[in-house]
Amino acid sequence: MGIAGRGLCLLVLIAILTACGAPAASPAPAPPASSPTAPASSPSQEDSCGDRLKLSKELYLFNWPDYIAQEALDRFQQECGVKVIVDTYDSNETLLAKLQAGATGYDVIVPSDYMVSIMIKEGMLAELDKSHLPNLKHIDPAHLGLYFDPENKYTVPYMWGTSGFMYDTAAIPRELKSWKDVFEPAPDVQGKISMLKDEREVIGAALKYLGFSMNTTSSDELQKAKEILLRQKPYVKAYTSDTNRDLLVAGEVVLAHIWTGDAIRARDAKPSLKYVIPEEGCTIWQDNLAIPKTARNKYTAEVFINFLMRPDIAAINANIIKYGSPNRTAIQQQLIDPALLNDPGIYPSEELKRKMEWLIDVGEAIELYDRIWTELGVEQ
Ligand code: SPD
Repeated sequence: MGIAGRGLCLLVLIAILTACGAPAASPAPAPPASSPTAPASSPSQEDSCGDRLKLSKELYLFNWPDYIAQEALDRFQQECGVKVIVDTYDSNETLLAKLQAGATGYDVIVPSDYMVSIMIKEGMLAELDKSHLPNLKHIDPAHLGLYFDPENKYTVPYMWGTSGFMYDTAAIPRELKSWKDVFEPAPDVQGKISMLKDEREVIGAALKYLGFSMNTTSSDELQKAKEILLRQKPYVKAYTSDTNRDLLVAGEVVLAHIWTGDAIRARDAKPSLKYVIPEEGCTIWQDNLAIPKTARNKYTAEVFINFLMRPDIAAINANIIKYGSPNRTAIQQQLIDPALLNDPGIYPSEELKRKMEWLIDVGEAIELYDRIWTELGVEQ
């Protein structure tokens, strides 16, 4: 049959279908070319990929190291056909500096509380379209409307935690419970300490030890904190936020300033490790999912953020990275391992939480903090 003949057949077919009520010119939405056939989805997974025709093939996530389960990324690729490419940073300040230096390729970032305030103030975040985030209903209201984004216009909660310290009870056979044990270390601890490579956290811990606010803007108080830190420095083996877990497990340090999830994972590998929320208190924080204004794939970014809030995916993530999850449905339905939910290191009591402090944007006083950090000579 020639081309004209085939065209005639096609016209006849369209006429028959139209007569039967089928719309002549509305193609069924199809997954993007690179994606596998969409699997049958359970009711809870409906609409997880939003409008597939609008999805990009790739999405660029700028995250803290080791802070998302590979399985969550694989599931997003299998279900929605989008490959997530992950790059990492080890502090809020590095994230800010990279974006301010003009890095434009990121679609989703994970700033902590006080850094959200700074980024909103600097006009760096895109407003979220809540109609693309139906899974927001699964988030515990206690984690919404916090001081840094009162209407959650720009961010949704990702994980939360505390910054205490962890020590090896096999190497230090006595109870440690104070920042004093960190800043004025006993001889068997000297030289075997690691501190976070994070200026607000480290200076904040020294301030807390001295009984000051972690958000002080007083130059006298900051001067005292600096003296504590300079005195402690010869005993510090490393300032690191991403290798502290390995150092503890390998026994290269016996005490580390550390974030909850990393501590819990270190303890899984070495049960003699113990996580401590110091009696003076420590930081409590929340990391959040946000979209930089410069993102090239905003719609896909929102679909991904929504996907991460789906209870089964939030649970996969929390069960692997072991930070506190803000996903109330995943918690109530015990999709998250009950051993984690009952661990007071991850989910401290309300009473303990009252001793903790949120970091806030200290405005221009950040220059005082920067100066201390430079004088401390922590390599970038
Ligand atoms: N392993 C990645 C942990 C990320 C923790 N973010 C904490 C920020 C606290 N200010």
